[in-house]
Amino acid sequence: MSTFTVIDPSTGSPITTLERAEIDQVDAAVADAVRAQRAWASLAPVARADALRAFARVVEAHVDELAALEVKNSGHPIGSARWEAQHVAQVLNYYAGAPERLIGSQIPVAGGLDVTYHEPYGVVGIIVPWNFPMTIAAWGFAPALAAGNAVVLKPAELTPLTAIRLGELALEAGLPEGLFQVVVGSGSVVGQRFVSHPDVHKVVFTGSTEVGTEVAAGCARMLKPVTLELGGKSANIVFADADLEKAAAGVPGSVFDNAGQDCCARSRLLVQRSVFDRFLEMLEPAVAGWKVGDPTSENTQMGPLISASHRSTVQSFLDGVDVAFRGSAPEGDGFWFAPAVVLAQPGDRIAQDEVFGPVLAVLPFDDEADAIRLANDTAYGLAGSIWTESLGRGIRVSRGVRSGARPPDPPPRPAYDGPRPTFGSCRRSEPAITGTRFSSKGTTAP
Ligand code: TAP
Repeated sequence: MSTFTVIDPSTGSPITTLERAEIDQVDAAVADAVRAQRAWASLAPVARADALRAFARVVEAHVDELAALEVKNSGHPIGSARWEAQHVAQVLNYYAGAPERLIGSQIPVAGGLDVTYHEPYGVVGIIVPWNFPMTIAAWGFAPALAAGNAVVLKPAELTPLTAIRLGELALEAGLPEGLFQVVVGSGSVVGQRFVSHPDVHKVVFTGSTEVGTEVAAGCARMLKPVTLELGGKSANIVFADADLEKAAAGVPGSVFDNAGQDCCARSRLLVQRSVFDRFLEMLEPAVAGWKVGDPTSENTQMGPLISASHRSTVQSFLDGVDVAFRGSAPEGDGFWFAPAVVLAQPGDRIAQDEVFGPVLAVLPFDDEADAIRLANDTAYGLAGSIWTESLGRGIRVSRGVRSGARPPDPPPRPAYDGPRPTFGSCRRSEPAITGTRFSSKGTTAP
């Protein structure tokens, strides 16, 4: 069995060394999950609901511990990490309402009875990326468990620690052995085994479009259902009639939150040409004031990037581009990267590809039609924001932009205030609508 070292990205120091599961361990976990699932699915719905509420209470009691662990492993600022841990409890409480509400349909037929039930798939394999290890895990395991499935969950190797702890807390809360297991290992082994294992009946994948495409192809070969949540290159669209001060204050949070390592990061900024220069003048102090530093400090808004190798990838996006201005970042150990604002042209790599770092590509537009054309000018369609004081324009543009969550007059972090965001994305970001529908359909057979 091989091992790997988990690193603290704010210092570059090792935290711990873990063993990688191989195929045999995955198969053993799936066998345990199959056994646990049968008993779980046969419980009264109210008993499953109670068990999930108990899990939520235990998570709530460990919010500070989970948050501290995420700060160490992922470099998330403590305020964000605390919110993420609390959110796991919220998601569990929300889906605790689902077991008693999985209501099928009665289909009118002549002279007979035609009804549908929501049956669990059995074992659901959940593959999680490193950027939001707790929340993305919870959006997968909470609805899956609520629907009567067992879960085997693979965290990213870079950030496995909070998932491992959540697996322990599930047992502490009284969830049966084998029902929710965290299997640590590489994507090419553990993740691929979820895809190929005949007793894993559904895969939930969140990660890059590239790997998601491979996972989807593997699931297609197995005729196995899969839910995909993939990459993004979302746009902030600022019209001349917007409250420009409010927009300039809001833009840094919408792209630099979690150091830009956010699928919904609004990493393109489209600004109407008549206010382009003025808006950049207003944005510069907001970017300079974005607080990058020690993630254990309550005032910090942005921590480090996740790894040295990811920092090199992000840095490569600045080669040969026109950097308008940058924020600041600490010197020294840790994978620090100062936020960057880049003047871009529509076809540039920086305007097309997902950076997944604190880099903002800015482009001017002329009118509504031009804004919609530019916003749609990438392969992705995950999220977006529209800044305007005109309700009609907000609605028209939001209908024209081919992406998921795209609120007019947005808060800095749209989409996450509810128990589980409805991304409703399209194109190379997410081929099918998920979000709240995930609760009733995503992890039960139709
Ligand atoms: P990926 O490199 O795609 O990895 C995601 C997960 O897949 C990791 O657990 C990884 O394992 C595993 N994996 C890697 N190769 C695999 C394979 N061949 N078969 C099965 N699983 C495999 O993404 P990432 O770098 O962790 O995350 C960043 C990406 O996720 C960005 O593109 C971001 O936009 C996207 N993302 C999307 C969303 C939504 S909701 N749309 C949310 C968050 C992130 P190991 O890395 O441990 O080997």
